[in-house]
Amino acid sequence: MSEYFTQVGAIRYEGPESRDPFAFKHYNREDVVEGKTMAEHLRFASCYWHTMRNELSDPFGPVTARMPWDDGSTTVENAKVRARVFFEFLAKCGIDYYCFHDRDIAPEGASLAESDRMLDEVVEEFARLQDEHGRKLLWGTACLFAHPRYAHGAATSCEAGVFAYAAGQVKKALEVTHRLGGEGYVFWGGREGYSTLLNTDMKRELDHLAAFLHMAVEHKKRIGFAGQFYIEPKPKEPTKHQYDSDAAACLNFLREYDLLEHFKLNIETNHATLAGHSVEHELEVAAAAGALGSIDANRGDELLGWDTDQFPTDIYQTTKVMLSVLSAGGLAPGGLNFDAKRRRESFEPVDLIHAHVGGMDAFARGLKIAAAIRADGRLEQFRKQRYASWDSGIGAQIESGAVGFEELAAHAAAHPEPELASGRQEMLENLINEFI
Ligand code: XUL
Ligand code: CO
Repeated sequence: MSEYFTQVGAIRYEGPESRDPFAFKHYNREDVVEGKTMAEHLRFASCYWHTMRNELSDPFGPVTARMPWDDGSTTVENAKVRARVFFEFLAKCGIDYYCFHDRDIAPEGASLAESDRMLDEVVEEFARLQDEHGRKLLWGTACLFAHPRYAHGAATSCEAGVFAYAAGQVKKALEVTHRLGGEGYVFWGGREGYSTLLNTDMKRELDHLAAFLHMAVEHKKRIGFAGQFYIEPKPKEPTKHQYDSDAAACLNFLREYDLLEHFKLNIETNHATLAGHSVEHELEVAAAAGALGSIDANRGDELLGWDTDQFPTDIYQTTKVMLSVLSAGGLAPGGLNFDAKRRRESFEPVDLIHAHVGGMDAFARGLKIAAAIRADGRLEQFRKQRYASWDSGIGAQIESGAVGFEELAAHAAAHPEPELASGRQEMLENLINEFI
């Protein structure tokens, strides 16, 4: 099996005392936390676009990534070689799942029909490799943002022919995701937004986006695909304003267009940061609507205002994410997809391993710490106690809808000024630090 990552064998758990950079210090897949194994809780995925296709160029310089297996051609054969490398990588890291865009895994042809043919051929190799290595597809998606035809958007393009082309592409992407037993399908609105309102009919574009998603729901039913549909919020990049700007905006859109029952959200850490939110805020917004689906696990840089897609290594952040995930009852059929890339300076193949192993360990620690905080119970107890006035008396009457303004005004007149308790933020922050 060791064809491409020859310096490393399968990554093993060695425990927190290990100093081996190629060993897990915290991720022990069979360890049981709150009744499930770590692997069942975390459901790690690697993404094909960054791991296999990101050559690490930036606006100031060309590619740096060394990919000795890649001959640089846009042939189906080269695409199949990459796939073999990827599955060896997944198996070595012990990553059970992966995610892809149609155009990451197979080349784009001169026509939709040619692209579909090449995609089918590569997908058969993926199916074989999934079986050989025991790996699974977390979700598939279609790249509706890279090709110049999507310059004005895909489902929100001003050109109806582009909408039709995008529909053809998503139809096929749904079918191959189904063929590979994918557990979900993501819609990230790559260029669904605007650069200037001067040329944009926003209402019409949103109506089109909703129509597109209804057609996708229809096609999903037609082909018998039972995977979960997700929308991935992001506020900007590449457009100045993306319609799916944050979790609340997505939920509002889905409700307005009667789509909410068919979709959950795929929350990406760095997208939350760009929206001016913490990732846990986005997770809580999604969970409150029963729509927490999956996570694109990465991080930004507080000093940089763009989508740096770094690997998650911040234990404080992974702890907060796992607190939200555990209290929402888990992620399945979603998972933790490392939508993350190495820095341009980390150009060796082995850096892919360091990056993923570190991300997995950071989340394993976050999971253990979050479970310990929950087992301790003080945080939850404090939060519950803070709302105790709603458990009986006038609070319970308000919650049950038994009283209106008349009764409440009478209540306020008959009672002394309400007494408030401290929010104790500092004490709670100290409490979290006891466990980190
Ligand atoms: C872009 C992004 C995408 C989606 C899938 O910022 O996150 O890679 O996750 O299209
Ligand atoms: Co993403």
